[in-house]
Amino acid sequence: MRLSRYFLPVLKETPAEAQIVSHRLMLRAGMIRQQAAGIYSWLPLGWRALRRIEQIVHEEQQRAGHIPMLMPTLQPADLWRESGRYDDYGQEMLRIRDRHQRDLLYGPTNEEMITDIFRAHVESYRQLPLTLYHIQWKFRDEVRPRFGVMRGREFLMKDGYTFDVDRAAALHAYNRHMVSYLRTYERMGLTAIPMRAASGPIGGDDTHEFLVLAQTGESEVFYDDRVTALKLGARQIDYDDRAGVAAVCAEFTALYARTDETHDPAVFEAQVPEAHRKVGRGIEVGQIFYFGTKYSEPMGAVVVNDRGERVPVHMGSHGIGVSRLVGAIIEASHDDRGIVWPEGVAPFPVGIVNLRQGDGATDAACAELYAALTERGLEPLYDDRDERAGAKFATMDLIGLPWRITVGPRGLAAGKVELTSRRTGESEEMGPAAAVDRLADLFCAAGQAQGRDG
Ligand code: P5A
Repeated sequence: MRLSRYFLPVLKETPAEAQIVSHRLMLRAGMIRQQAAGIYSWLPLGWRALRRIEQIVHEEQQRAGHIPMLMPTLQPADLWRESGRYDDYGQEMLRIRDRHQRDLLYGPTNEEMITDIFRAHVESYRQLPLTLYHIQWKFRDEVRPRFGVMRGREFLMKDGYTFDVDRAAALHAYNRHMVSYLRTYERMGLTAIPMRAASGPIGGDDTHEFLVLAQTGESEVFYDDRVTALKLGARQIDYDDRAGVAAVCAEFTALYARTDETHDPAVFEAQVPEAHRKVGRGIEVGQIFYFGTKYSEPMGAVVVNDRGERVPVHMGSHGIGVSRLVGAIIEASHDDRGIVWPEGVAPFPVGIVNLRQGDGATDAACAELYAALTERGLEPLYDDRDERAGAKFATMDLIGLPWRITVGPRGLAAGKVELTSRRTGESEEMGPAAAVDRLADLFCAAGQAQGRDG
């Protein structure tokens, strides 16, 4: 993408309304624009980051055997009357009436709708286990929408729903989600800690939230700091292996880690040596629930089991805050010059800065680099504007692409360009072809380590 033809409305001033750094940086980097309280347009750069995150979520869900689909944003109120949640959900639910005076709502979540789909099409335990998910916009009329996309009213969620014949199978589905989420967040460069939580309006007793530690997080968290060192890394997971998946969950949930809703000071003190006790704040980037037959019973979602009995199906639901993750990643990865995207989620992997726009040789070298990077699947953002070098560097630093290639007449005279890491600030001079090879190797290696295709 050529910056001269792109739409990147960066702001020079720090917007006064933004209280936390990710919100400020998203506005300054021209990623989002607020249209109403808690409702945002995703401008081109923000949209690319959101799409990268969605892509990782899709890949990891499908790796775990979960099936993508798409349900609508608007739902008939009658489904929610069946589960009893139409009245319970309260003012957070946006209620709408159509021209025929039928009650609709903008879905805050989809347990009822998926249960309706299930009961219409599934009859036998032989069709289980089943996990269906989608990535769709939700609406919750939050009392206090704030912090930009972190607590929006309209926000993008991945929500998955599991159907199993009994509790043991449903708990395996829960564990499978826990592990797939750990991998998902790791690929985004995040450490997200599963913490025992409370279930709220979704219901059930078994629930974990995934929290990214950050000063600006909305949840208070209590944890054994050794939990932050746990990593899945490149280990292979067989998602059908119940014991293996359960062992990974046991490893990641053995140490004390709870939100304020479930925190127990006596247990905290008894279990965690004082030197490891930490109290902090966290951003909730996901939550998983096992709630058994809470929806299947009232809504009549039954299957015939292997003894020929009709039993309500055991269900769970599992959510990832896709749009919130954009803010959470920036909260976890920035410096005083701007965003520092982890490689896995960067809107563009690399930027090209032309130091002498209009100089034939420099323009030609940039064009060649652009073509070579694109050829290797690394679409660059090429700053081909007629601007001072300082302004170009400031824009690149603000939008935080992991790598920058700087091309100028002096370097080119010696056959060199400069490759700079946004994270470390370190630069190295090399030939243009070597720079392309280096980046291709880096991104390919990162992709393979994460189990992504080349
Ligand atoms: C699980 C999937 C559910 O709704 N039903 C379907 C269950 N869970 S949840 O915890 O309430 O939401 C899942 C994740 O969505 C994000 N989230 C939000 N993101 C931005 N703005 C909001 N107002 C908002 N509310 C929830 C969180 O990351 C949450 O973990």
